Amino acid sequence: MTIKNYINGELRDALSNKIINVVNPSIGKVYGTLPDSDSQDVMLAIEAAIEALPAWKILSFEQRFDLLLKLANGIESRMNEFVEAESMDNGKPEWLAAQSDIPRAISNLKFFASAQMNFPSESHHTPNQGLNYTLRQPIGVVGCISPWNLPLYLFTWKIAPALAAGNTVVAKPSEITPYTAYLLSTVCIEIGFPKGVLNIVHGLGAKVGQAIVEDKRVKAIAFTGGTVTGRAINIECAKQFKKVSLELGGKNPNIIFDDCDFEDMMATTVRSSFTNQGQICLCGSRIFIQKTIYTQFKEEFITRINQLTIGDPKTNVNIGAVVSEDHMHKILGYIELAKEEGGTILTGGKRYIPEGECRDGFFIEPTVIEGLGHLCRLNQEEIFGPVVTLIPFDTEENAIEMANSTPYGLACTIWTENVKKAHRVAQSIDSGIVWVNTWMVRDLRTPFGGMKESGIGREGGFEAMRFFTETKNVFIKY
Ligand code: TXE
Repeated sequence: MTIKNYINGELRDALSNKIINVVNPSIGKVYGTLPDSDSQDVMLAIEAAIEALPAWKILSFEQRFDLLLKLANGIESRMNEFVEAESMDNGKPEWLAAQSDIPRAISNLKFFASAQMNFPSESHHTPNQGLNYTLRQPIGVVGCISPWNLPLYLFTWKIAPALAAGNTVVAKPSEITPYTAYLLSTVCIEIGFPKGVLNIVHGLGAKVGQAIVEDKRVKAIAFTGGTVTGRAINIECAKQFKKVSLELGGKNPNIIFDDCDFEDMMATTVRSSFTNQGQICLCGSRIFIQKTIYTQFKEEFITRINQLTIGDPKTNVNIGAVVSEDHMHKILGYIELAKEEGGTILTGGKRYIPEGECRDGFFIEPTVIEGLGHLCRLNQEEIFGPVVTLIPFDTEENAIEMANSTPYGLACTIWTENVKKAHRVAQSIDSGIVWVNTWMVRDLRTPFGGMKESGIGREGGFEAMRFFTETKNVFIKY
C-alpha cells in the first residue's frame, strides 16, 4: 500500500521522494509507506489552498452542503474498506471501527454540512443611534492536525467545520495512522471535490505539522493530540497571534457513589476504562469508589475484566492491539512505575501474546491497579492505554478534591442516583465535559473541550463554527 499526499486535487509523492514505513500493530509488520513530506510539500498545499479560497468562500450554502454530503456518502459507499483500513492501521477491533469510528466520521461531515446552513449571527439595536450586526466570515487557509487514536473520526471532526465555515484546509493526519485520511482523498477525487479546497499532507509532526503551524499564511490551527505537542504549537501560534484550538490529553476521573445503579455503572465502567484499548482522551482512567462499596466494586470489576477477550482485531474480541510498539513500551513502562510507586496489580499488567498471525502484535492485558495515592505520577500523568487505577474515597468533598488534583480537566463521569448530588459534583469538577450515569454520549451540537492542560477553546456545534470564522461587528448609524 502506497499512501500519497493529496495536494491541489492530485495524489502525489513527497517532493523529496522520501517515504516512511507504516505498521499494522496487530501483526507488528510494515504494511505500506507514506510520504515523508517536508516544508516544500506543505508550501505547495498552502499555495493550492490560497488559490482555491476565493471560489470556495463565496459558494452558496447549498453548494457547500452538497459537496460535504457527497464526501460523507462517498465514505459510506466504501464502508467496509474504511473499516478494515482503520482497524489495520490502528489495531482497534473492526467491530469498533464499524460501530463508532467510520459512522462518526460520516456524521461529522453531515452535521457540519447542515450546521453552516443554520449558523446564526446576531444583531444589536443601540437605541437612538443605530444597528449592529455581526459578520462571521471565513478565516482563510486553516491547518488541521489530528492524532492516531480515532484517526478518521478526529480528522473529519476538524476538517468538516473548517470547510463548512468557508475556509480552505491544509490537513495533517497522524503519521502512525494515515490510511483512512488517504482513502478520503481518493473519495474527494471520485466525487470531484474542488481542487485545493482540502489538501492532505502526510509525514512527521516535526516536519509537516511544524511547517503548517509556522507558516504565516495559515491563519488558524485546530489540533488534537498530546499535551506536550499542544504546548509547543500554542507557543508558536502565540508568536504570530494565530488563532488556535487545542484538544489535548486527559486523566479523567470516574466517580462512583454508593447510591449508584450498580449494574449500569459496572457495565459502563468496563467500557469507559478499556474501549479502544483505553486510547480515547475521554476514557475514565482514575476510578474513585466510595469506601462503602469498594470491595464489592473491586471483586465484580476484576471478574468482568478477566472475561474480556484480547487478540486479532478482525475477530469479535473486546480488546485489540495498542497503536505501536513505542506506545506499548510506554504503557508497560507506566505499569512498572506503578509497582515502584507501591501499587498492586489486581489483574493484567503484561504484554499479551496471541497465538497465530498476531503473535508479534502489540497487545497489553487490561490492567487494574490499586493502592496508589492520588498524587503519585501514575495518578497524575496520562498513560493512554488499557490501565486504570482504583482509589477509595469517603465523602463527596474528598472525591472532588482528588478528582481535581491533576493538571488535566477534560472529562468526568459521576455515578449516583441522587440528583442533587449529581448537580453539586458536576459544578465542582474542573472539566469541560461531565457525564452523569453514562459515558461518551456525544451530541455533536454540544461544546467539546478541556480545561487546564487538557486544552484551549471548545469545538463541536456552533463553537467549532465560531472558531473557524472571524467575527466582525458592523455598526450602521440611523
Ligand atoms: O501525539 P502527538 P503522540 C497523548 C497520549 C500519547 C501522547 C503522545 O498520552 O501517549 O499524547 O502521543 C503531530 N507540530 N495523546 O506523540 O505527537 C503528529 O504528527 C505540529 C492524546 O503520538 O501530539 C500528529 O499528527 N504537529 C490524544 C499529531 O500532532 C505535530 C491523542 C498528534 O501527535 C508536532 C493522541 C509539531 N511539533 C495522543 N509534533 C488525545 N487528546 O486524543 C507532532 N505533531
